[in-house]
Amino acid sequence: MATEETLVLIKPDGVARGLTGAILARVEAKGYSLVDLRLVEPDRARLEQHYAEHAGKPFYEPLVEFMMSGPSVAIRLAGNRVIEGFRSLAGTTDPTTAAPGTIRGDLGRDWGLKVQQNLVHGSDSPESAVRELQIWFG
Ligand code: DAT
Ligand code: MG
Repeated sequence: MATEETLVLIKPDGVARGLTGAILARVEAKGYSLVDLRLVEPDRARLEQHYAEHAGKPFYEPLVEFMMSGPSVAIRLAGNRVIEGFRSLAGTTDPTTAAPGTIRGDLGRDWGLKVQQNLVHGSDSPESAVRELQIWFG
């Protein structure tokens, strides 16, 4: 079986806070492989594709706006069970309550009810990974 791949994003808050290196260090220390990596300033159309499952939710518009607020780092990451493994490294969605030891738990917090500022994105299934890697890497 081919090695699994996932899409990881270091979101605008992570890049702006200078945490790109710290986050990459955790991913590399875990033993996953960087296959491709780029700094991206996504337009609205790309973000609407990426977050299509959340269209219509109350946090959707602020989320898209936040994701357009500055560059993100997009990473094609590979390794056995990397999809669930990266989500485990990332921690749960709300950075205030994400477990210590995780990226969100150690490095994130609320900055005024902004759950969307949780530093990273990771694909949540093999289907999402294929879809999202196409959106960000073509
Ligand atoms: P995850 O990023 O943990 O997979 P998700 O797919 O449910 O979480 O949501 C996508 C992003 O939307 C998430 O990283 C942050 C934002 N978000 C989710 N729930 C939210 C909420 N209740 N309020 C504000 N932002 C939210
Ligand atoms: Mg998600």
